[in-house]
Amino acid sequence: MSLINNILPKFQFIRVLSNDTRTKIVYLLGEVDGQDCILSFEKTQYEDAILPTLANSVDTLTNVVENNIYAWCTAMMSSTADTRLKVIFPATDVHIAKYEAQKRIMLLETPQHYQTITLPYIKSIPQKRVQWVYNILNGTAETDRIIYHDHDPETGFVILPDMKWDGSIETLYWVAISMRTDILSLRSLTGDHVSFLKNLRQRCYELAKEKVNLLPSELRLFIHYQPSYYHFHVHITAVAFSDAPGVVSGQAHLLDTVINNLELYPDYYQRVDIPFVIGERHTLYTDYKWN
Ligand code: M7G
Repeated sequence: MSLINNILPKFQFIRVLSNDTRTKIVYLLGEVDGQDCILSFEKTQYEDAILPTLANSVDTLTNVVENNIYAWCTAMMSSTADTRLKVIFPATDVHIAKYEAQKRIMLLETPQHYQTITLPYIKSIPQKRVQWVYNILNGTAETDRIIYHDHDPETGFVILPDMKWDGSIETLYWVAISMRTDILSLRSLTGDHVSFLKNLRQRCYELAKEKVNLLPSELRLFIHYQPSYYHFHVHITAVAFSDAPGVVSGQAHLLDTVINNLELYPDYYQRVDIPFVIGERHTLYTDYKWN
């Protein structure tokens, strides 16, 4: 039985972490077998294929209001998979803090802050937090979803659908993950990585054209700072997905700009101050506050 099937009947609700009425994504915290568990429910978009029969899939109407030529109500639909479900089990305090609705602020990381606050924080993160990355890199998870895998330990990377991708082209969301483990984040990048980054970008362009028929001009490739996972990866989204999660300034750095900066100044990311948005429940929020 799958993880999800196992967990659902045992889930004991504790509290709502967040309920975004605009994106229609809810995160719930609960307990399963005495351990924390996060469930997320997201209303899906209608698949093109079911649109012609949508009117025939209405089962029950409630809250009906009618006025002249206008009417509206709430409907229960039959035979449509209308919710995307995700499970994190067992969930750590870091997961709970990540998905809980909270105030966010903009902080400025100087190179010195990086050395004295951020780097010690990164080093304190247990290796197992990126186990999901290693499972992908060594072929023990999501194997049937891999779009591209160059196994070279220095220059290689994997491209696959991001956990956030709902499968439609307008909301394309892939992720490219490096095989090498020594690039922690944007801060680690130097002029020596330019050819690696250019090759990765080129491969993304080719695969997006081949698999989903999107041109380079229809793609937004970016790197998060601060990322949640300090193992180098690049986010690949459709430009059309203008409100993709994490696409905002204060978080997303365009790959093109990153490459350009490194070509101009090979040590750009070791010298620059980087502003970043962080939630008040994140460890770095507290670490910066006292420094
Ligand atoms: P990030 O910038 O480190 O963190 O990106 P973010 O989650 O704050 O954006 C990590 C990316 O990896 C995100 O886009 C996640 O949705 C994605 N991701 C995380 N996990 C645990 C998985 C996973 O297990 N599989 C896949 N395919 N993607 C994941």
